[in-house]
Amino acid sequence: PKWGAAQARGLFLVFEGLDRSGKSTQSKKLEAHLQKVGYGKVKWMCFPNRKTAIGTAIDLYLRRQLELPDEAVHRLFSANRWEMAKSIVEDLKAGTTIICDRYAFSGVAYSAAKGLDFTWCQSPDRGLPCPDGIFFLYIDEKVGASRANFGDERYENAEMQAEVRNQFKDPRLRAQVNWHDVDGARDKEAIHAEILRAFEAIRQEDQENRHPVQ
Ligand code: ADP
Ligand code: DGP
Ligand code: NA
Ligand code: NA
Repeated sequence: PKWGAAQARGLFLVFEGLDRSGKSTQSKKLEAHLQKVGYGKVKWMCFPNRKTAIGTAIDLYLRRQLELPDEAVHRLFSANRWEMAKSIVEDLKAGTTIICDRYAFSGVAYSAAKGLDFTWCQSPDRGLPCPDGIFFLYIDEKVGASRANFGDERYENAEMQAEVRNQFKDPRLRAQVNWHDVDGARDKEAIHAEILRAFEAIRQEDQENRHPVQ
């Protein structure tokens, strides 16, 4: 978000991709790197946040212990982001960089994959803090299926993942956001190095656009 402030606010960076595409691995590697180089305050978070009341319902749903209509669960995932929105904005304003494992792009891709209308899916997330950069780890659905623990939860089957992959290609997801496609099928260090280069570009662009301190 561009709050035009002279104060150095934090960057909001989001990782997206299919299940087992490496989001947690890469988002935590970026966080560790920034901590190591003394970049400043950095906070890692993920969606769904399963620890809130809404997140508890989402967790039950994903573990197949609760059945809900697709429309209802779509709204719950969005509400789970909205309940964190204020603290995200406050952290960014206070100079904390936020690294976030999944966000509203998953919200649209997974629900549209189940057949819900794409624009309808976008609407509940309108107005959430907009990331400064999105790293989309693209993999073939077969790559994810070959990785550890795949298949445990509701959406982790080949058919669903293939459809989610299709939905993530929709240009309406990438419109007006700083989207980076990253090949997630390579080794972890090569992916990390590419993300660091993209991060550096985002950081420089942000500094150039920020008004100097008066
Ligand atoms: P996600 O958060 O997208 O579900 P994870 O980062 O948890 O994915 O990774 C899923 C599994 O795949 C983990 O066992 C992880 O160690 C492994 N993994 C992550 N990145 C790679 C990679 N580039 N190559 C091979 N295995 C990977
Ligand atoms: P994760 O903990 O990152 O593996 O995510 C849990 C699952 O929930 C995963 O299959 C992706 C899915 N998911 C994440 N966000 C949303 C969302 O907003 N809407 C829907 N329908 N599914 C989501
Ligand atoms: Na998952
Ligand atoms: Na993860």
